[in-house]
Amino acid sequence: MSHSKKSGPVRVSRRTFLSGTALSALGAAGLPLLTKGALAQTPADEILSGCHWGVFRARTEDGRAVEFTPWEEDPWPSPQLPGVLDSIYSPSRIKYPMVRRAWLENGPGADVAGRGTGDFVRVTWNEALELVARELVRVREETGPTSIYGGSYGWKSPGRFHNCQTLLRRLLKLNGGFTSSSGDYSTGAAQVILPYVVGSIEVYEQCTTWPNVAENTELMVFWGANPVNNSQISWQVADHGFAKMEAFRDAGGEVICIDPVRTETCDYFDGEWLAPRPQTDVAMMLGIAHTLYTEGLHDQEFLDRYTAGFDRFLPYLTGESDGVPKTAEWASAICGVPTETIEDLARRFASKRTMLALGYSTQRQHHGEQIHWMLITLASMLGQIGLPGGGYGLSYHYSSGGAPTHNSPTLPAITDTPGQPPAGGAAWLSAEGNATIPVSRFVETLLNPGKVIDFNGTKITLPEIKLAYWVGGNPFSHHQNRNEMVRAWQKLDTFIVHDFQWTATARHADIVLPATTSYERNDIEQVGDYALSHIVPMKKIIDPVFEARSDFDIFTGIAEQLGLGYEYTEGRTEMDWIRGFYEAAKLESRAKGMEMPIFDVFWDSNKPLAFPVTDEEQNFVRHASFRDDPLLNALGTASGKIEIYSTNIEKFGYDDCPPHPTWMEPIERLGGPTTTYPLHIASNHPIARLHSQLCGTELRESYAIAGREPCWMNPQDAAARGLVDGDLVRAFNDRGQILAGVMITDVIRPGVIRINEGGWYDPADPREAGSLCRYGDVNTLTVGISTSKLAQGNCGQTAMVEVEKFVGTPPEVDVFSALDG
Ligand code: PGD
Ligand code: PGD
Ligand code: 6MO
Repeated sequence: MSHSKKSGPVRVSRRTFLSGTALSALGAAGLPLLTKGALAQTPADEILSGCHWGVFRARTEDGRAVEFTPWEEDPWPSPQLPGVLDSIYSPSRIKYPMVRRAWLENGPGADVAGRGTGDFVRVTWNEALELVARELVRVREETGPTSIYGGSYGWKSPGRFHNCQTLLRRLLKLNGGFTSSSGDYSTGAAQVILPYVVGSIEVYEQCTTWPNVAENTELMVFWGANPVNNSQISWQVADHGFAKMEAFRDAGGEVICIDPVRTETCDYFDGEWLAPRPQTDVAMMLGIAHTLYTEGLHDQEFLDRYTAGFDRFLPYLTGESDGVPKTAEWASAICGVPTETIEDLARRFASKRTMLALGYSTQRQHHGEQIHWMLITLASMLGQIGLPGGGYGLSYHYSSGGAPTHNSPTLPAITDTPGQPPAGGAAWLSAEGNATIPVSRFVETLLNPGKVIDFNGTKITLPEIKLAYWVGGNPFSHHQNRNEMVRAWQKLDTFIVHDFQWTATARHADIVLPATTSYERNDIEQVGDYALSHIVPMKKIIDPVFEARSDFDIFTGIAEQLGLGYEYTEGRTEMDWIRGFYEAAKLESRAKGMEMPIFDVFWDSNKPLAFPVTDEEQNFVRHASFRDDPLLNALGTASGKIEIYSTNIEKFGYDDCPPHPTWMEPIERLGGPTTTYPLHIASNHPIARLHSQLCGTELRESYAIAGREPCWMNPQDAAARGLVDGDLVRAFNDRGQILAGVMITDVIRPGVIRINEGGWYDPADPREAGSLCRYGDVNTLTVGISTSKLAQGNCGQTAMVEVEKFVGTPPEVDVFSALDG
């Protein structure tokens, strides 16, 4: 995640730079980007801002925000916007600085099993800031900076200045250092393996654009990819440029969706639905590849010219190396899709201009490295990579990948090193810190200090962590195997959290500091992670509610306690920073031949500032330059080509990540040889939430069933268990148990249930191991193991369970209440 959502889309590529140079030929004054006429249209009584859900205008009454209206140019406004407004005032809003009573009275490490029981004491801001400063110094002095964990992963709000994670690291660096994390939960496996395969992380890179697809693609395959749901939100401010899919639909393009769920995207295109057993896609792709090869449908010329190592993969495909030919029949026995369908897919893919669009959830699984590698191998065999409308795309479902990139400047951001000039890009792929662990291995680190683990060709010694500081993330939602995690958390002396919602993470903290929402402070951001179509003023809509303070003000207060206030702020206010970022973008923009208005005009305009898009970008084709000249535009791999066999990975000698794409049984799966529980859980990203965000708002009433998180189930599975729509059920396995409300539907295949990630963890008794989660946090049931020694990614999509009707008096859900009055 979030990613270079991060570095991919925001980097100014050589391509963009060149088109910028072309534009500068327009003259020194450049293209004026905002006209007087545009200013006149501004509604005076509404305040413009932006968030993960898009650009919007806010109306206030007596200092209270009363309505958020999507920006009139938003092509596909998110239905979640009312929940965004409600997150300011919902009953789960954090109002005051709070400290866990046992910690306050008996010091760090007191009664750690009592975390989550809700026994907090309200303190003043001065007391809170002093407690945090003293504790940061104590831990650093007693056990060293690496015993402070500042990885703090999560979907903090957008904004170039109030980036709470960068602001945290800025403070921790001033305090002498910390342990950080690398990678993310979104694409942990893919982003590590793809540099070996195609020379870049690829998952956050631009795809062949939707206009190009509309014109050239004959067959679009959404393989575990669901843009209609997932591109509702973006890492920056959403542009909803995925709406440009409409032209492809209107052109009558053929669509196949390969997914255990018949998705909203499948409905949108009225596509063909194929539902393999989850976690078996690599086998299905091998079956298609085998058919292509045996029927001579593969493009040998492409393989020879643009790829390396197909000859070393081939003996595995044909079975020469292991005695198992990866035929369509072999694949069918594993994935459950009929042999003829697999063979037919091979023929259809080869006979049409085909785009393979892969989502991320298929790599958030045990051995998740393999699927992106195998998809690219399949696309290489089809030989359409770099052709208009053909090949593969890895972000069609994410932050509106495929929306054409505009010719805009880089908007700088606050950095985690005071004094360093501001730069664009994101904090967490840089892996800064005195020690760094793969992000999904924090629980493993807490449980096994000193252990040496493999990671991407290196050895990492896990540090001993005493203090964790989290801002802008919800580990008690995003991490797997909750009960193991709760035990591990007891190793911490101190857990500090800033948030604006009483999430399960805040409830398990020792010190909770109330942060402002983006709507209570000023900021600036770009619109569209890929489109970069506008710069939007994110204006303060209302004053901070209750005692909330911005993360910047909180960290400044702590830095002042450390005697480092000036070093932290560099003597600049919120508006000084924002103005500085804008001015730097204005200079870059001038070099590109465009004239941005002066800051005050931009800020007062109450309008997003639009940038132009060139014809070249409208029609961008991924890897076209590589295809045109594979020597001049060689990929960043060892061979400069697409690597179907990686000698670098071979050298690591990992038993769980061989040197070519390989089908390996996951630890558990539907129909797996050693699997005992009968139902696979698809823990998809929610339709009406962003992860756990907005679960505490009124939106919940629109989807909760029996007051709990919904559990989708096929009629066959429901009948076998005597369940009817709306039943309260218990889903359980050896790792944990949760309550959920059943929704019976045939849009999910038999043997699979869907419980979205992000339901708030609500243990009936936080002191009891394995306690029943009353609301429905799916990560109580998922596995905590990593994808492999190569990437050490998370396996949130690996979980098998049983479901039964809940009998007895249902316990009341308690997690949505405030713990500060
Ligand atoms: P969010 O609910 O977005 O989840 O996990 P992540 O931790 O990102 O949490 C963000 C928190 O930050 C919220 O509590 C919000 O209130 C807070 N916040 C927002 N803005 C600010 C701010 O300005 N300041 C402060 N202090 N707080 C702020 C998401 C993660 O979950 C991701 S990205 C993925 S891809 C994974 N997906 C799955 C999955 O598919 N399946 C399972 N089983 N598990 C997953 N976990 C991962
Ligand atoms: P998911 O919804 O988890 O999204 O993007 P990602 O692609 O990971 O899964 C996409 C599809 O994969 C689902 O339809 C699911 O049924 C299918 N699927 C699951 N397992 C398998 C399998 O084994 N095989 C096949 N073929 N399909 C499978 C996540 C992306 O979405 C990320 S990383 C983030 S951080 C954002 N999160 C949200 C969010 O929380 N809420 C919304 N509305 N939108 C988001 N967009 C982003
Ligand atoms: Mo993610």
